[in-house]
Amino acid sequence: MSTNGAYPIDRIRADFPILSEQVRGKPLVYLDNGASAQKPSAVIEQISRTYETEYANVHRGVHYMSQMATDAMEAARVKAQEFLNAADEKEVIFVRGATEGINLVASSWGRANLKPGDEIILSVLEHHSNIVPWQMIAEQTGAIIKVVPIDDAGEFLVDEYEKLLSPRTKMVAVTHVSNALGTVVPVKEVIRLAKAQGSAVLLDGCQAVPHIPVDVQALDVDFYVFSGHKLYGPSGIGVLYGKQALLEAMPPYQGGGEMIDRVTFEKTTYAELPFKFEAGTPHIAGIIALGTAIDYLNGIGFDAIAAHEHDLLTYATDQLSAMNTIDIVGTAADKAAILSFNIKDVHPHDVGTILDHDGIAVRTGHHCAQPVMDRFDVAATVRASFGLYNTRDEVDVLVSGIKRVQEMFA
Ligand code: 7TS
Repeated sequence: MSTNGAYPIDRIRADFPILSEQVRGKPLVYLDNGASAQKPSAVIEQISRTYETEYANVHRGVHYMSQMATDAMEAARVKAQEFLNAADEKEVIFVRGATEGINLVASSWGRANLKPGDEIILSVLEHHSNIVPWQMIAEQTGAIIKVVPIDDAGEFLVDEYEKLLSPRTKMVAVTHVSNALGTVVPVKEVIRLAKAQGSAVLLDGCQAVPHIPVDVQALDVDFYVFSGHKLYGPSGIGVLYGKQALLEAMPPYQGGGEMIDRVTFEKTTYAELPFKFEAGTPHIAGIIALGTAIDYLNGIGFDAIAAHEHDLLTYATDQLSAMNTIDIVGTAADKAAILSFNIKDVHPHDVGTILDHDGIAVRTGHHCAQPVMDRFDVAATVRASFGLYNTRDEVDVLVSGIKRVQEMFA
C-alpha cells in the first residue's frame, strides 16, 4: 500500500471507516475528494460526543451545558484562526460553506463598497459559487466584471491580469486552486498586484486548504473562504476569514438572533465581531468537529500530505499521459492533486458509470465550472481528485478501469 516510506498510509486509511466499505462487491476506491472528502473516526466520534456529552445552544445560557458547548465552539474558532494564521479569532466567521462565505462578502462588502463603473476581477478558473454572487451584486450596484483568461495548460495568465487591473478595480476574487483542473494560482503575485491598485482581494480556498498550508497574514489577503467538508470535516460548516477592519466596516449579511447587541422597534444595534455575521443558532456540532478535522490534518502535517499527494498525481498523470486515447485537461506546472481527463469518443458520464462498476468514485460533468469547460471546448470531463488516504494501488485500479472502458468502446 505504502507510496512513501515514511508516510503512515495504513494507519491513515484505518482512520477512515468508509474506506473499508465495498461498492458493488469491490473495495471502494474514493477519488472524488474535490467534491467532498471522507471523515476520520475522530471527526465522526466528535459529532456523537458533542450530542452525547456537551450539547446545548451556545452564547445564551448561563447553565453548564450551554457553557460547555460555547467553550468547545470557541475553541474550534481558535483552531481555525491558527489554521489560517489569522491575527485574531474575531476574524473567523463560521458560515455554511464557501458558497455562503462568498455570498456574504459579495452582498455585504459589495453593497457598502461598489458603485456604478467599479470593477470586479474574476478568472476563467472560478467555480460558479465565485461567479454568480458577483454577478448578482454587479447587477445591483452597476459594477462591471472582468475575467482573467487562462492558457492551454490551464495556467492563470498574470500578464493578462495586470492589463485588467486599474484604479477602477475594487475587488479581485479568484480561486487559490482550480477545482476543475487543479491549477495552483500564483496568489501571492495576484494579491501584490491588486494591492498596488488599492483593490480588495478574496481567495476561494476550497481546493487549497486540504493540500497547502495557508497563512492569510503572509498573503495579506482580505478575505479567504473554505468549506469544512472538503477538509475531512463535516458538511454544512465552513469559514470566512476577513481582515478585522474590513469586517467591522461591513453591514450585517443576515439579521436575527446572536448578531444583535440591542433590539428595539426604533433602532437595533449589532453585536461585535464575529457574532455580527453569525445570525441564528450555528452548526454547533459541525463547528466543533471542524476543529477536530484541523487537529487531524495538523497531526499528519502538510509537508507529508503534499509529498504523498504529489506522488499520486505524478504517478497517475504519467500513466494516463502514456495512453494515446486520453486527453488530460489541465497541465499546469503547479497543480494540486486533481486530474481531469477525457477518453476520446467516450462521454465522461459513460466513463464514470463504468468506473463505478469497479467501485471507483470519480466525478464527471462540468464541475460547476462551465467557463473552464467552454475554454477547453468540452462539455464535461472525468475528474479524479486525490486525498491524503489514497494510494498508488488505487491509481492502478483507476488505470485498469480506464483500460476496460477503452476496450468496451474500441
Ligand atoms: N469553490 C471551489 C473552488 C469549489 O471547488 C467548490 C465546491 C466551492 C467553491 C463550493 O463549495 P461549497 O462547499 O460551498 O459547495 N466544489 C465542488 C466540486 O469540485 N465538486 O463538487 C463540489
